[in-house]
Amino acid sequence: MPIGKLKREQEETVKIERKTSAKPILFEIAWEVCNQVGGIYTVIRSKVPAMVEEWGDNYCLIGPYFAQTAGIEFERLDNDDSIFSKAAQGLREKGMEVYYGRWLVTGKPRIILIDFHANLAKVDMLKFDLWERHRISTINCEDLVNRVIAFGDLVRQYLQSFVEDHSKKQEVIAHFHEWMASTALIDLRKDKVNIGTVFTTHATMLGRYIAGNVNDFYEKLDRYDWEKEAKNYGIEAQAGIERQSAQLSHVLTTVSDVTAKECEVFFGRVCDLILPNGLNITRFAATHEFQNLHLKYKQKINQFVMGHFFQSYSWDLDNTLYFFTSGRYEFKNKGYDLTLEALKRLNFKIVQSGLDMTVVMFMITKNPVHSIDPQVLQSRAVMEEIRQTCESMEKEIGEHLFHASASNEDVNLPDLNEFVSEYWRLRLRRTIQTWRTKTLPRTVTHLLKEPDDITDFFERTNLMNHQQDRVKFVYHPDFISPTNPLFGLEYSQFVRGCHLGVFPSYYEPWGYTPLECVVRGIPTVTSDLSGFGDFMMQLMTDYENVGVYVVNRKDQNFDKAADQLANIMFKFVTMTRRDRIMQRNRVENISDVFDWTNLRAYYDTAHDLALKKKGLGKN
Ligand code: G6P
Ligand code: 1S3
Repeated sequence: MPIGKLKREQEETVKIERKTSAKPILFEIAWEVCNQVGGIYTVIRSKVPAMVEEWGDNYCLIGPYFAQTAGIEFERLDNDDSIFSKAAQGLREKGMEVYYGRWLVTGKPRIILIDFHANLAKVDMLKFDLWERHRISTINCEDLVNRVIAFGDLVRQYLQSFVEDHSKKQEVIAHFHEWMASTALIDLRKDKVNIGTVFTTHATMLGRYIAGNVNDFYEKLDRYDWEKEAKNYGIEAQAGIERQSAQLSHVLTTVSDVTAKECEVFFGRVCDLILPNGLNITRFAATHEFQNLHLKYKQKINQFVMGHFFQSYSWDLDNTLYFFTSGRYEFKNKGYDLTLEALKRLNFKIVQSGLDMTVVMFMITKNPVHSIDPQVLQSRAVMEEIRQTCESMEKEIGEHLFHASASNEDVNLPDLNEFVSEYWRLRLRRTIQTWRTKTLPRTVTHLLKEPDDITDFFERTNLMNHQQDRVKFVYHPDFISPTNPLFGLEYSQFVRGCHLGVFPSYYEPWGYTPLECVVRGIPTVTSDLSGFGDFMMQLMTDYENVGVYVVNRKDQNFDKAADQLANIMFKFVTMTRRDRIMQRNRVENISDVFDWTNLRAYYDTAHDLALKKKGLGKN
C-alpha cells in the first residue's frame, strides 16, 4: 500500500536533531480558518482533532476575522495568559485588530483572528512593496488580492513579534495554505525571520484557469510559460504570490501527485512532499446502523421525488436509484459535461435494454438564482396536503374499524369504504385533481438568473424528464441545507440517501466529494485526473470492487471517457439490491484509511522537514 510506502520514504528524508528540547510551536495559517469558502475549510477543520492530539497547547491557527462567522464560531478570550494571547495583545496595543480565542469546532483549537479591514487603507503601499521586494505585479488585480495583502501584512507582524519573543525557547513553524494566506511567508523569508515555513498549495491558479478553458491541458502541461499564461488570464498577482511562496518556503507541498506535476511547471520547484487530504471519521460500531441511515434518508428523497415528478406521472420507486454530483459550478473542471453526456447514453441503454429501472440524477451546485421555482414549491405543498388528507382518512377508518370490530358479533370484516366520510373523499378527490398536470416535471428546481451549460444541455438533447426517459434530472442550483424546503436534509444526510456519487473531474487537485461518499458507505465515481482517484489507484488494485469507480480521463478522449462512464453506471443499474448492500459495506470499510489520525503523519513529516531545513539555513 503506497500509504505506508510513501510515509516510510518521506520519513527517511527527515532525520531531526532539534536544537532545543522543548516541543516546537506550530501555526497553521489559511484564509479559510473560521471562514468557509471551499475545500480548504474542510481540510483545516476536519484535521483539528488530530492536530490538537499531537500538538496540544503548542498548536494555533491563524485566519481572517469576519464578524458574522466569528460571531458563531469564535470565542474571544482576551484575558488568557497563553503566549499566543500575549502576542496578540502586543499588536492590539499598537492599534492592530488581532484577536485570540478558541475556534468552536471539534477539538476547540487556539486561534488568532485578524481583522484586516482597517489595514486596507495602506494596501497601495503594501502593493508597492510587493513589487519592489518580490517583483509581483498587482496592477488591475481583483479585490480579493487587496484583502489578502492587507491580511498577510498583519500575519507577518504577528508571527515576527511572536518569534522575537519565543524562538530562543522554542522552535517555531508556520504552515501556510494556498496563496491567499502566504504573502506573509515571502516577507518572513526575505527578512530571514527565524521560523520554519511550509507552503501547501491546494490547486494552482494557472492550472485551474487553463484547464477550465482548453481541452488539452495535460498534453501541453510541460510546455506552458507561467508568466505568459498569468498575463493571458489576468492573474499575475495570484500566480506571482503562489510561485514566490513555493520558491521561498522551506518545504513545498501539495495534496496529490497530479497537482505536484503542475507545481514543477508553474512554480519551477519540485514538491518536497505530498500531503493527502483526510476527514475526521467516526464509524458506527455495527454496519447495519449506516445501512439503516441510507434507508431513512432515501425515504426522505423519495418524498421529494414524489412531490416533484408524480404530479405528471409516476413509476415504481422501489426500482429507482438516486445518483448525484455536487460541487462548485466549474462545468468542465468538475466533469459536469462528461457526466451529462454519459447520462444521455445511460438513458438510451436502459430504454434499449427494457430494464425496469429508473435513475434520478441530482445536480447540486451553485449558480445565481432568483428563487425556488414557485411551481416546484407548489407541487410539493399540494402533495403534502394529499399526505395529510390520507393520514386523516387512515385515522378515521382506524377508529371506526375498531369500534365496529369491538361491537360486532359477526366475524366478517365490515366494508372499510363505509368508514370514510364524504368530506374526506371529496377533499382528497379535489386535491388530487388540482395536483395532476400534463406538463413535464421541471429539470431545474430554481428560477435561474440565466440559462447555463447544464440547462443548454437539457434543451439540446431533449432530456426534459419525459415519461419514457429512464434517467430523470433534478438540477438544484443551490447547495443543500436543512432549511431548504425541498429536501429538508443536511448535505451529509442527502449523500447517505443516494446510491451513487458521480465526480469524473477534469481538474481536481484532491476532491472531497467522492471521499465524503466513501466515509458514508456510498459508492462513487471519480477520475484518474483527480488527486483522490489517483491516490485510490495507488492504494489498491480492486478499487472498483469496493465501490470506487475511476474513469480514465488521462489517456482517453471525451467520447471514450463518456462511454466508460455510461458503462459503469449501466452496470451499477443492473446490480441487485443485495449486491448494492454488500458494496456499501465494502466501500465504508476502507474509510479508516482517510482518517486524519492516519494521514496526519504526512503533516508531521513536513513540519519536521521544515525545522531541519531551517536549521541548515536553506530551502
Ligand atoms: C439498507 C437497509 C435495507 C434496505 C436497503 C435498500 O441496506 O438496511 O433494509 O433494503 O438499504 O437498499 P437500496 O440500495 O435498494 O436503496
Ligand atoms: C481545492 O478546492 P477546490 O474545490 O477549488 O482544495 C481542496 C482541498 O485540498 C481540494 O479537495 C480540491 O480538489 C481543490 O479544488
